[in-house]
Amino acid sequence: MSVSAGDLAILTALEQKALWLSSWMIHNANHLRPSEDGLKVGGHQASSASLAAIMTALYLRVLRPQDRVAVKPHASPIFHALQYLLGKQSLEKIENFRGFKGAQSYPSRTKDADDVDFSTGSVGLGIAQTLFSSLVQDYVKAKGWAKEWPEGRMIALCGDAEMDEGNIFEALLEGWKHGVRNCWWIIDYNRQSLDAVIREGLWERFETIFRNFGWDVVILKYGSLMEAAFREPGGEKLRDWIDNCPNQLYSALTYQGGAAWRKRLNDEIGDQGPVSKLIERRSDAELQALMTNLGGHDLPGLLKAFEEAAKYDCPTCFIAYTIKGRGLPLAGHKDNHAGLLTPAQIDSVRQAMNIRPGHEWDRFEGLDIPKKEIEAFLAKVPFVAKGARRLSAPRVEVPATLPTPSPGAKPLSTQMAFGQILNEIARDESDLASRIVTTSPDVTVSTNLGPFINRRGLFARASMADTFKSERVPSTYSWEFSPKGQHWELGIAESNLFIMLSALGLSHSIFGERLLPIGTVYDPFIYRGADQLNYACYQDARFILVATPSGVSLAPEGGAHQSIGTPLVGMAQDGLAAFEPAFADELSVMMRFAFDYIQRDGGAGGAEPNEKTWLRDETGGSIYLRLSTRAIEQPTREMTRELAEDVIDGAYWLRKPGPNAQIIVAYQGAVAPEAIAAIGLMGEDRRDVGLLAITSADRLNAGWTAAQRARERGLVHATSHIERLLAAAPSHCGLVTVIDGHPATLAWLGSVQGHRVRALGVEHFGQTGTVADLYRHHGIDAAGILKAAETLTPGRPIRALTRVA
Ligand SMILES: Cc1ncc(C[n+]2csc(CCOP(=O)(O)OP(=O)(O)O)c2C)c(N)n1
Ligand SMILES: [Mg+2]
Repeated sequence: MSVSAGDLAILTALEQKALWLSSWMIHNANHLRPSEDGLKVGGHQASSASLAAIMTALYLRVLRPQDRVAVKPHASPIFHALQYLLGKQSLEKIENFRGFKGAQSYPSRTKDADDVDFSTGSVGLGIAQTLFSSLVQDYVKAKGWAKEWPEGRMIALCGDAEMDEGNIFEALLEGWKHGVRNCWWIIDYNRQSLDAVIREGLWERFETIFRNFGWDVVILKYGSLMEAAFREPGGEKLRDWIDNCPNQLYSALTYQGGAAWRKRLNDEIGDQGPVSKLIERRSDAELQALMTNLGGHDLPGLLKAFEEAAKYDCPTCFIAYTIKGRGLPLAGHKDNHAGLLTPAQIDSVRQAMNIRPGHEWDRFEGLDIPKKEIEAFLAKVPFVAKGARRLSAPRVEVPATLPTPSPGAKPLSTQMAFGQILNEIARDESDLASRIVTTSPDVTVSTNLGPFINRRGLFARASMADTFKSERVPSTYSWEFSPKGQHWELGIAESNLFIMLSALGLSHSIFGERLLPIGTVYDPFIYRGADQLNYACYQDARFILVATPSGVSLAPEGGAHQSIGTPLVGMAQDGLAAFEPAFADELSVMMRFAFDYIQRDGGAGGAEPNEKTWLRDETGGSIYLRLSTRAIEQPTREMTRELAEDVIDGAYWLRKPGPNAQIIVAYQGAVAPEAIAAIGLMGEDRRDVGLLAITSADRLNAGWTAAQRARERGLVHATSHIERLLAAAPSHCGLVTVIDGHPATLAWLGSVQGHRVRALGVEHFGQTGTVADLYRHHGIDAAGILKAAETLTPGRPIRALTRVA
């Protein structure tokens, strides 16, 4: 399907049009739209121009509806311009580029109205996302799902400096292990970053790395003008000169233009016979066109390369030489990253493109090809052939209750309970069981996914038997890989876990098949992938994150593995509802909620808040369960509907305070036994004490904030769950909060009804010991709670303190 001359002319015209629109969008945002603060919003003009030809080739010719793209964040203007040309973006949005509710500065799945497949912004993450999405596609296809939706290619448009991000290489290694295919990474090799010009010879490092990981590498260095010139007498000399030209010099000469090229070339190779004629034959403008005609700007060459690569499913890296700012007066200048065209410069570009003042946004203005021909061309662009590319999938039914491990005689940890609940689910041939997909960065067994995997197996496109099993070596776990398996085994890199969750959690939208992803990780290592987690949430991927062990409760496991701040991460992370159960029956309720919640889609952002909790639960989101390895005694109780609701809303009274209560102890998570013990011990000396079990500081806090906001807006009766609960406590009573985590997680509870508060928790980490040692050390044992209670409230000393201290 080589391109006809007519189509090439149209593509060339549209590339110029997209370049113009992207420049005008930025100019408009900076110079024409009234801005209250006079703030310039930076450019991205140069970064966009760099990709103009590549993206024109892709969006207007090469891409099929099933192909999915992560666009380099700062190529957002050119992306929106192309979508506008395709009729997928409104004038209103691009006129308001970077404005409130306008087209976004970085392509966003959730905030943009046009066809964004993967959000980008934090460089490097979108690239890895395409790799993991390719793996997820293989998973979905291996299950025999997504029959109607053809296999697509996952494509990343990467900046060359963006390739410095380590997460890309972590992904590359993981992709190799799983035989990634249908994945293209196109590196915009403009040899400029934000600050500077990049090192010489970087492409060679890239080439070797990619080939080592089994990728095909296609280097697009010279455009067709260059290739033709190289065939002229003296052309070889010119090629040598280009090949040896340092990046900085190439950029500087590009910025200076034809006369500067001529002078430099003449100085260096002008006395060498035919090559000086080659240079002489060209005007300054022609020389500039020739010298900047790199592979990444050459539509015929790009189309040919993409067409060839499309014949195979091998992962392919294209190193496309480009010029940052190509076609604009700031091309090649090392400071052009945030550079803006001056009004005079934009005017000169406008004139060069034959655009009349007042017609800047017109799609076909200034093009010398009849509008009808262009419209006919655009109507046939394969990318838009199927209309909407954002898919959806039906809900997977979630039963009213999930199995709950029976309290029994033995103490149980929430981590053990997690394994048992999943194991029970895995017994059934239910939809729920078959849509669950688990993944873990080399902590599968130690986070208790083992029982699930014994039943459901590991996933691989090709089956691989467990040799230990065939050799009859006894082992607790069966480690068999097959296309039927439901667990993705990942290497230790936590970054990959979160991006994998991001990819699995978008399957309904990208492939039209619902998955219920569960990823497990050691709680402290959330920080290792915190930006990736944020990224996954930002693009509204849906998953359940199970983090265990957590806190200092992991005790002898090691001080370095203790987590302090993660409950605060859980509270602060947008799009993630965090829970921390103490007991197995609570976890069962939370997991049921989680399977349902991650499937909800009550109109992103538009859903009404729940009148009881003030949470916007209809919108749904992802879930974080902070679990523990600490085995504790389980309550024998009936999980009534009311109790289950309270667990989900974030708190319930384990012991309701009496009318004269002097103290309330509020705890979250594994410190429950200490809180219970303390309450029992202080009973003799403090009246009517209450014990508040908190299951989600995150949801309680969010509901409280929302209810306050609602009241400020005039809804005087708005009351959140925690306000209702704490209304039962007299205002003079003191509140001791306790958590195996940072005390700030619960310290805010004092502000809800104006109770004095002493917040206990962990502020320093690293010391190994038994649970008892560490709880005592951090003052979160029963004695610590008693001391806090005694100091906080008037009355006689708490006598039991002498017994436990
Ligand atoms: C994680 C992260 N760090 C820093 C930035 C700020 N930043 C945006 S673009 C950029 C450099 C881009 O250079 P390159 O990838 O070569 O793209 P180009 O602009 O040359 O197209 C940087 C540092 C970011 N967006 N994300
Ligand atoms: Mg660059």
